[in-house]
Amino acid sequence: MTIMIALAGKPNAGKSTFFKAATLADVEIANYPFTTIKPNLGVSYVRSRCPSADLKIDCKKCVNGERFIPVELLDVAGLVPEAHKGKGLGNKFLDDMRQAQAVIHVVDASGATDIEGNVVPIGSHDPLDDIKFLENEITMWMFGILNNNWMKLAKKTGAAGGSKPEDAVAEQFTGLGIDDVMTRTAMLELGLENKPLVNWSEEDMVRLSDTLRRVSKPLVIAANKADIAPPQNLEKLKTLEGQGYKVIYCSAGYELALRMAAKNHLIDYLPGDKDFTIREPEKLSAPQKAALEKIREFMKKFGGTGVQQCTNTVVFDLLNYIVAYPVEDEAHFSDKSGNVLPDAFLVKKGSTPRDLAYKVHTQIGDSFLFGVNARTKMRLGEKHELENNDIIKIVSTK
Ligand SMILES: Nc1nc2c(ncn2[C@@H]2O[C@H](COP(=O)(O)OP(=O)(O)OP(=O)(O)O)[C@@H](O)[C@H]2O)c(=O)[nH]1
Ligand SMILES: [Mg+2]
Repeated sequence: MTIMIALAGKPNAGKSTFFKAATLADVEIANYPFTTIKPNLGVSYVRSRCPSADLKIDCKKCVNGERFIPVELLDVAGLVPEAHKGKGLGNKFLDDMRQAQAVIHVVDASGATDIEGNVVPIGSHDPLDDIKFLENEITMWMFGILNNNWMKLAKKTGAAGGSKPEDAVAEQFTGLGIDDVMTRTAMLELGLENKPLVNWSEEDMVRLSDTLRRVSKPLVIAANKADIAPPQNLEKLKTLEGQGYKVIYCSAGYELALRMAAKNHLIDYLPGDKDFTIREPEKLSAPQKAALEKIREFMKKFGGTGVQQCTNTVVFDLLNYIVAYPVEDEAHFSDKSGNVLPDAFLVKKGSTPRDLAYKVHTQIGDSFLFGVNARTKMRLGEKHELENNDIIKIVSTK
């Protein structure tokens, strides 16, 4: 299953710009057939250091030793206050969110748009107000799902032989990636584990929805439009890190400009690079050069445009994925035809060689015998936990 990340935020925050930038891939970096899944569902990539760089082997799947591994990105309609009651395109947005494993909350850090996305003078809207509002909308939408036929459900759990409360609650949230372990943990955390469901107040249900939102839809804050944001706004947003948020300064606008310039062979730039080089300066007009130098200045200050960093942070830090490389020929780190490191798979931290085998193919998983660390040629135990950039030969009966 491919990882799906949703871009959320109020109108005009820059979601579509982020989406366009993040899904615009040079043929060279995207070693995958070009696919537009749906107008608002695109392929983006996480960037990861390819093992070939350290092993000093020639790999055709990476660029400058960097590997780009696909994930799905969903651009959604802007969310306005009361969206969970159907205001704006609220319900459509929230339904789209169902399948997402995580969220990039695109915030207009410049404060140039009000809570509904209307344009206002730069710095006149406090971007901190956007954080709580968006989370509240998602929570209240989840509360609506939980509340649906609640009494009927609550009574069922009370009866002899009825289902367990955590199972019943998880069932309400089917399709949102919430299981009974999450619901049980949340109920314990909130002290609701012994309270019969029929006695739950609306507040109890909202609190549970809020906790489940945090675990099932973790988010990073993309402090977007940082290129025009007043410094005090950026600092303010950064203080959220004290509350456990991840805040990344970014300019989707700049990233889009760079990717288009790279696609047109004007510059050399890989998404996530901290700088770029101009290929043929004489081919650029003075305004083009000036625009690029402005972008360069921004990148120097912030360590890049921030767009790639958002996706990487979601996948590697929030969702805890690592990259693993299955191979058939461990001597050459390749498949049977000699293609070096043919596939890179995103697997959850804690995955075993067998889990990787299942990622490759169900049949390979079913006929799995053991894994071999291709670097050391050592056979790996059943419970061995894969590490980032492991190269694994899968031995199976098939
Ligand atoms: N300066 C600056 N402007 C940006 C940036 N990203 C987006 N914008 C501008 O912000 C405006 C809104 O951008 P969109 O990407 O359409 O915003 P959206 O969140 O998709 O808006 P809705 O689809 O209405 O919800 C456009 O004028 C963009 O050019 C950025 O990083 N810097
Ligand atoms: Mg949009």
